[in-house]
Amino acid sequence: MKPDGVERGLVGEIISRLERKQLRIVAAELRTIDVPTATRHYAEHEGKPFFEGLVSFITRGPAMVMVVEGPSDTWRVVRTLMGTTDPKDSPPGTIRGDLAIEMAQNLIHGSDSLESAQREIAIFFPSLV
Ligand code: FUP
Repeated sequence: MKPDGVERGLVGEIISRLERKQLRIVAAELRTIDVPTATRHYAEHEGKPFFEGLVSFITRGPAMVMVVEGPSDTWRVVRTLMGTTDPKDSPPGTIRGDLAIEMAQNLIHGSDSLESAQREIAIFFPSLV
């Protein structure tokens, strides 16, 4: 959950949506992400016009960093609950569709493949790997 979600008091709402889907929280920490970690996490976007804004947004205050577990394809389940990157296109019923309006403040990140989930868990919770 990105800093805008914490600032807006949506931590409970968003965790609740994940739990109601029957995903289980296996790690969670309220943590201010530092710039080197954010840069590593978003390495695929380095050099793009929105990169600097993205890093300063994601590091501006505490994020709720979490690992959730489900029976299978959990990254895909979470992506479906999240909705699309741009909240304007995200359907009602999704986290971004219901609760966000701007792409630069879209509340939540979710790994987009098994490989990215493994890579991102290693960045944020190395002790779990
Ligand atoms: P997502 O996987 O849906 O979080 O989206 P991406 O990994 O493609 O992008 C990461 C974040 O960069 C998005 F959440 C929002 C931001 N972004 C922009 O601000 N502008 C863009 O054109 C694309 C992404």
